[in-house]
Amino acid sequence: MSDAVFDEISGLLQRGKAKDIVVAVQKALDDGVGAGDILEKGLISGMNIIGGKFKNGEVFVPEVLVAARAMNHASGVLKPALAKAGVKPVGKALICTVKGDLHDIGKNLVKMMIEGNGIEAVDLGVDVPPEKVVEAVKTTDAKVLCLSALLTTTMLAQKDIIDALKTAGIRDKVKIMVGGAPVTQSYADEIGADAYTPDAASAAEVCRAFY
Ligand code: B1M
Repeated sequence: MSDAVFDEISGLLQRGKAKDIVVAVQKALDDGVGAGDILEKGLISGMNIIGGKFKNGEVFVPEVLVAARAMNHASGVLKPALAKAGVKPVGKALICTVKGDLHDIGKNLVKMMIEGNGIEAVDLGVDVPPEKVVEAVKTTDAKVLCLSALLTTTMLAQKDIIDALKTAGIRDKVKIMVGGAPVTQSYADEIGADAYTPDAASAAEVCRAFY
C-alpha cells in the first residue's frame, strides 16, 4: 500500500478537516487498508506533527483543537474496525483537573493528545477531589495518572492527591504526571510526581513512554 493514503489522512488531520477525514478513513477501510495502519501511519503520525508544531509555537490552540476534533471523528470511524482487527490501545490513563479548579481546556488537550498516541484516557472531569482519584486508581487498571491544575491555589491539590494515594497504599500503582500553567519541574519533584511536562504534546510523549 502506497504511503499516499496515509499522507492524505495525516494532512487532513493537521488541517482539522473533520468531515473530509471521515470520508478518507472510510474509503481507506473500504479499499482494504488495515485499521491499525490508518491509526499509526495516518492519524497518530498527523497528531504528532501537529503536536510538534504546537510545541515549537508554529501553530496555536485553535489549530490543535480542530485537529483533535478531526482525530475524534476519524477515531469514531475506526473504532469498530480496530475492535474487529484486535488492535487494542496500548493501555489506560486517568486524567482530571484537580479539586477547586474548573479550567479544562488544557486538560482536554492533554487528553486528546494522549488518545492520539494510542492510549485510552479515562476522564474524571474537573474539580476532582482526592477520594475520587483514589477510587479510580483502585478500580481501574490505569498505569498513568495525569493531574492538571491552572491556579496557584489548586496546584496544591496535586500534592493532596499524591498524599491520599500514599495513605491508601496505592501510590506505586500508577505513574503520576502533573502539569498546568503554574506547575514547574521543581514543584513536581517536591511533591513526588513521576513527571512534569509543560505542554500537551510532551505530556503525550512522556505518557506513551510509560507503557
Ligand atoms: Co481562569 N485563571 N480563572 N478561567 N483562566 C487563569 C488560569 C489566570 C492565569 C488568569 C489571570 O489572572 N491572568 C488566573 C490564575 C492566576 C493564578 O492562580 N496564578 C485565573 C483565575 C484567577 C481564575 C478565577 C479565580 C477567576 C475568578 O473567578 N476570579 C476563576 C477560577 C475558577 C476555578 O477554576 N475555580 C477562573 C475561571 C476561568 C474561566 C471559567 C472563565 C475560564 C476557564 C474555562 C475552561 O477551562 N473551560 C478561564 C480561563 C479560560 C483562563 C485563561 C484565560 C486561559 C486558560 C486556558 O485555557 N489556557 C487563564 C489565563 C491564561 O492562561 N492566559 C486563566 C489555554 C490552555 C491550552 O492552556 O490550560 O495552561 P493551559 O494548558 C496547557 C499547559 O498548561 C499544559 O498543556 C496545555 C496545552 O499545552 N497542561 C498540562 C495543562 N494541564 C496539563 C497536565 C499535564 C501536562 C501539561 O500533565 C498531567
